[in-house]
Amino acid sequence: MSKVLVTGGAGFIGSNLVDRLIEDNDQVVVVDDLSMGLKSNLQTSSHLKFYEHSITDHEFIKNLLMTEDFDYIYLLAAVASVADSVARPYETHQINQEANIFILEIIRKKKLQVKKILYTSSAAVYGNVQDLPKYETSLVDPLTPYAIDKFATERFVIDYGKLYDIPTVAVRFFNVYGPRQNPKSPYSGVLSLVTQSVLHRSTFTIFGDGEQTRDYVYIQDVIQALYLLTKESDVVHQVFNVGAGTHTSLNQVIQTYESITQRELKVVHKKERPGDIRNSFANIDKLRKIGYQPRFDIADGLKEYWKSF
Ligand code: UD2
Repeated sequence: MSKVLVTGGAGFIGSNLVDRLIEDNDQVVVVDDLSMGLKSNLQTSSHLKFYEHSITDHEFIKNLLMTEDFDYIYLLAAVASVADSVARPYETHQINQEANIFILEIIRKKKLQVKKILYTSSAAVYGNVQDLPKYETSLVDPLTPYAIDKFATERFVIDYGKLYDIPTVAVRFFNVYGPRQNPKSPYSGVLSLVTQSVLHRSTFTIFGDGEQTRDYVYIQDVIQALYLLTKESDVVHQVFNVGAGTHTSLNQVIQTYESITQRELKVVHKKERPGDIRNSFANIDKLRKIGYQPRFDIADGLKEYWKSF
């Protein structure tokens, strides 16, 4: 049984991770200010302690780290919306970068012994550079406060680890989808929006021709990757792409969904979203080398997702 801290544990990815940790009998502490996450995403369990708190509260974070003896720390708390980071660059920076560095700093100063700290970055760091697939060594071009903070923090986490001998690792998520992805915001992941439209038989808007592709990776594959990266003690001070390693167009997604659900989706086309990238997909060889095998292709993932409603 391990003691695990998940910041942002009430969010989409965090809460799915928490479920898996509890299933494995771990003792889990979640810190989430519920700005994006939902309390209802969390199960009630004697294995779970929940703090509705911002990670930017230094006193709180310091006390927490000093009183609990965490084996593993997953840093998922973030302002996850790019648009929000553009509207509030300074505040999002406090959350997406500064608060995470503060956690590292406490661990360094107090010489806390952790088995692994995992930081969650994003494919957004690659920006608009078009050569595909994206390797971890590909050129980065972070274009928004969100992407800049993600990239800078990922470097901090890795280099802090190297400099002060703290076992850290970072991941770059591609387009994660699955149960509990919140479809409420217009900036929600497209698959949660498509799902809502199929569910409510409402019209779905495709921006552009629908031929844009993404590396859609199902949440359970993401959990598999997070597990491998934390449990493999030799894997430190590196960054890993987390994707399915394939790319699918929006039109293909819709066709696949229609055949799974036997429902026809009404669509309208609008102009391409400004700044949208055309294609994106991950090279996941590095992750495969430590044993990762995506188990859900887009059809399997959508089937599972659909079953959750
Ligand atoms: C993702 C992230 C974004 C940023 C970017 C970096 C999400 C929600 N977005 O954007 O924050 O990190 O990666 O590369 O995680 N689309 C429609 N109709 C809709 C919504 C979307 O056609 O109602 C299109 C959209 O124009 C895009 C594609 O679907 O071409 C995927 O959109 P997305 O927002 O899910 O993901 P992405 O990769 O553009």
